[in-house]
Amino acid sequence: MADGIGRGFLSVNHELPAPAIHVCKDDVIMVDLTNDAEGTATSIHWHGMRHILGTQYFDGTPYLTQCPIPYGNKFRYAFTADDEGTHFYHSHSGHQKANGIFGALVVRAPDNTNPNRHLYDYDLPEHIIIVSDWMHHLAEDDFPGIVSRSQLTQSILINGHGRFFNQTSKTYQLAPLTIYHVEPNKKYRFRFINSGFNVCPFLLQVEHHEMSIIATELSYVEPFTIDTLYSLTGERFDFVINANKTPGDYWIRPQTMLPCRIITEGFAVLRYGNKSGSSVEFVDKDPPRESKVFLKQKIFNSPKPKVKDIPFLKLNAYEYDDSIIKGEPDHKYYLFLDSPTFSDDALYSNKTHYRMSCKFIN
Ligand SMILES: [Cu+2]
Repeated sequence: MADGIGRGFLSVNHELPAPAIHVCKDDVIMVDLTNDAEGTATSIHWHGMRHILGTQYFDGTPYLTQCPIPYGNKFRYAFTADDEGTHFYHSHSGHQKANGIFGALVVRAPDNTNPNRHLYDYDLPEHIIIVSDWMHHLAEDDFPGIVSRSQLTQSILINGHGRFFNQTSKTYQLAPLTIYHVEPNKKYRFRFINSGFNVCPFLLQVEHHEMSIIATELSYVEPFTIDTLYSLTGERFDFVINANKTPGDYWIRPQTMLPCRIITEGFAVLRYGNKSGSSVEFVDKDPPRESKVFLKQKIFNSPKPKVKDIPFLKLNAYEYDDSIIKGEPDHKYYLFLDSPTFSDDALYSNKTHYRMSCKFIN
């Protein structure tokens, strides 16, 4: 049910999100994929894997690095987990990622290679925050031809759970939420994955708690502390939360930001104590609406940075290749990127495409 509203979706092993994969650096990841989704072809992209040992044909881009896997067929992915870090995997075919095919992929390495290991007590497999936007229909319904600059996010899910907020009745749909358990006065490494499909950035906050960023994507970074994290789809950030507040429940809240006109929010709970409690639960109280209780004084990657904010350029890796940063390129290529808005006339005038549905005006 995801956000309390029923819909059909695509899944891996009947799970949303897809099962998390945890491995050690240099392990071989072998995944046998059977496409049971009638009428589809599929492929999986292992986001963050560089395939440096020559396994680029497992990168999952259909028609580029592999033929898509037709319905009823099997395909084996096999590659080495070369890069430590928080990664994820998702379908790279059609709109299947928006329809539910995404999951975490975590590669761990020995503590003695981690310059930030002393900053936390625990790095638990259940402390993954995989955030995705969600609609109440299959993403294909909006094509061919989008009626707006983007598809409309209706909910945000954290590890596949959220509560739909009805903008008309101003009520939440009752649905269970993800619970993250922590012990008082311990420090925890959380692994945040932005698995959104829309163009809107997510803004992440944890009620009354700061986040110390210690790693992003493939690299550890010199740690810095923020209370608000902006991120775009595909990005991953690892941060430490110090559970040093009064024991209780605290909201973890991602929001969509501009250019999405309607702000959509997702919720999970950071819960002190009760270590063996369930990781998914109905929570009695309603989440706060655009609450003022969340700190917003130290924002990472804010589009309009203020004095205390941390811009992306302040992020310092422990190791980097000076020759790449300061080197002179042999060639420069300028790519022009835009999100053009097509009128109905432009899309349908040649009578070879017909609109299937038109549900939302963003
Ligand atoms: Cu990706």
